[in-house]
Amino acid sequence: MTTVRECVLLAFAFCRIGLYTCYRRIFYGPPPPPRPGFSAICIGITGAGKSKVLAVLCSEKDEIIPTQGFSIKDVPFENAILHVKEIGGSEMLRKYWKKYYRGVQGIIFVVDSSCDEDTLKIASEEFCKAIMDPDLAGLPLLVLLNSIDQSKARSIEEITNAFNINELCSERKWSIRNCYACDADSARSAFKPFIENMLEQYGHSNDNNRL
Ligand SMILES: Nc1nc2c(ncn2[C@@H]2O[C@H](COP(=O)(O)OP(=O)(O)O)[C@@H](O)[C@H]2O)c(=O)[nH]1
Ligand SMILES: [Mg+2]
Repeated sequence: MTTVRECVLLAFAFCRIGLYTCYRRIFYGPPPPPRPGFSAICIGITGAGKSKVLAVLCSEKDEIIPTQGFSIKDVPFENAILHVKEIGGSEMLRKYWKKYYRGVQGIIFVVDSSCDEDTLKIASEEFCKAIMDPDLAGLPLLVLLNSIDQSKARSIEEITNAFNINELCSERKWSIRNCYACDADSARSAFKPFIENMLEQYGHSNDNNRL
């Protein structure tokens, strides 16, 4: 008797799964194609806006708290998924950035475009050190010029020159984009050229992800 009851329940369960699958197909279309996944490191001086940008891209609503050590996020884009490791940017932690470089496929360097001159100088020195590291040689780079909503925000040209990017990055695919981290569309479009560079460099079949 119990066996018949179990069989009926099982049949009901399969029917429900079948009906749900049909419903999804009809109303939401076929499942999205697999997207390639790439690992990237996100660095920059404390307060540049790294956590904020990543949280906005992941649609997280929680309040941003200073990053202790590092954090890892899977950031979904239309045509790829970035597995991003954000490393804290305090003076103490910057010494350890290089320990996280191995195995990374791309670099995201976030700069507060409205920071003071001293902070900008430190940012450009840290940028130079990171970019020259052998583990990061030839990797696609995105420089995110954040906080462009601030009145003291510098232009892309100013930061490109201050960081000497044209000379330092002649051997890699790179892009520099403005970003207002509080706006998801602004943050998302800033990543576009970077994702395209990643797809160009590693192809479309780099690990299969479906988030
Ligand atoms: N006005 C403004 N504030 C920002 C922007 N991006 C980040 N912030 C703020 O700057 C502070 C530091 O940001 P956080 O993401 O923690 O910086 P991190 O240390 O680089 O991770 C936070 O209070 C953010 O809300 C931006 O584009 N505009
Ligand atoms: Mg942070």
